[in-house]
Amino acid sequence: MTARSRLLRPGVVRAVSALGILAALALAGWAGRAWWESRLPGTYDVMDYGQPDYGGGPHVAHAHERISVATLHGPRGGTPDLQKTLTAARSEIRLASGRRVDVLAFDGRVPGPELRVREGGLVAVTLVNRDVRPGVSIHWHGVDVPNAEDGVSGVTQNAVPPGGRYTYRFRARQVGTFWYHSHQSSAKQVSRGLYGAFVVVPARKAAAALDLTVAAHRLRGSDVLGTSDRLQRRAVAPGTRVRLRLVNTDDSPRRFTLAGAPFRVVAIDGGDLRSPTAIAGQLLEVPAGSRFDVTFTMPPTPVTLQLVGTAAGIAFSRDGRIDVAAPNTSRVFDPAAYGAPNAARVPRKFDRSFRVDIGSRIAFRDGGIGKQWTMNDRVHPDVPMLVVRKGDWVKLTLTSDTRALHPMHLHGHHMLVLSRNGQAVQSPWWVDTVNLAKGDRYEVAFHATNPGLWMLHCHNLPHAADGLSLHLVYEGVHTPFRVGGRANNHPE
Ligand SMILES: [Cu+2]
Repeated sequence: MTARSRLLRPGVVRAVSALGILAALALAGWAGRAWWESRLPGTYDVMDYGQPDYGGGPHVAHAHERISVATLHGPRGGTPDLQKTLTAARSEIRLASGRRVDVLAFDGRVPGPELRVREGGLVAVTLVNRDVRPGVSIHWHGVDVPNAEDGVSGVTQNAVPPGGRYTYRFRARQVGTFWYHSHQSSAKQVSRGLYGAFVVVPARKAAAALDLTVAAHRLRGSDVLGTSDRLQRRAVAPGTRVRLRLVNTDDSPRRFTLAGAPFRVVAIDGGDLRSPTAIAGQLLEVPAGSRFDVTFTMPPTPVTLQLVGTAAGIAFSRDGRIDVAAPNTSRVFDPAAYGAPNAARVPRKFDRSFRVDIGSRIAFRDGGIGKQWTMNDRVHPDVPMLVVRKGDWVKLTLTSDTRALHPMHLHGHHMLVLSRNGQAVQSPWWVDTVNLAKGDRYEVAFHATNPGLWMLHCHNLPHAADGLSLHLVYEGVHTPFRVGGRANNHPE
């Protein structure tokens, strides 16, 4: 007998075992209860779960609300300047390499048709769903539309079922590069092709002679620019003013190089940058969901845009035959110290200040256990709900403590980047997506002028599907729509 077992008399052993069993039962009881309580009903109102956070401002009514999001729609009358029907359907397309891929597409194309409208123009787009289950919607990414036009199924509308249709009407007030995509089962539907570009051109200013939208995507395993997974060649006369609208419709950041001419980054997320200077040999890293607009004047020699790490690119040259090698650089363009400071007038004092800390931990969610994303240590859908009043100036601090990148996208508003990791930025710039890496801390400001119930979610869409999503709600607003249910609404 060892010394240890001699100490454990039978009585002690029994007592210890009994305690162990009790502890195990208690743990099982706790886990069972946590599991049971984490299960979500088949249908629910996202606002019933949100934990109201008033950001240090006055508490405002959010129970027994009077304003339905359905009433916050765009102009119903008036002749549209852009009228378009987009038909969503299962489809097959052929990439430049010849590879055929099964997709979900608007009008049988990926990206869907580019929609272009003049600033101030009235947009009327009718979505027709031919056969995409379980329904489709259209969200106008980066466009601060009235809430009912925001296209989030289960929040601002019901998903449009196969055979159904829905019309979006709004005025295009912001100039810039935006995109549209389904906000129903987004993680699956966007990745499979339900997206397209939406461009608003200035009412008066002349456009560049060559104005090209370039959407980067990984389509069923192929890296594409538009529909091309190869280097495309274009003939462009020297002296031509070129504007490239780089759109990242993917779940992770995409890097571009532009070789052969100095270029300027003239806009990010649709917001013009002030006094952009000419640069060269820098990587342009476009966060998921974001857009960078770059301009250059075509020289007599070739200019090549390349999607880094892929065969996709565009070679511009006088005869449309030659290209130039990508610069060997690891320097990433940083908007924080580029151009002149933005003239945006942001008050020194904010009406509300919110903080959202992104983390992860093992927890139950909807009857499953695993590593869950957390926001202020809470697991979806019991996450903070940011409550504001129309007219508030809001400061939002976003931090992340996880290894994954989180491009946090706010619907219906643009945010001015004030500081990054404790340093005030030299040239604050407007974004609709803040890309958070581990350890990052961003302070952004926005003006709450667009009443409604808005999502703030990770645009790495599988992360949103796994619960990295919360809401911003205005005083008195409620939604008649429900997640799940007969309409099969699945916003993420
Ligand atoms: Cu994320």
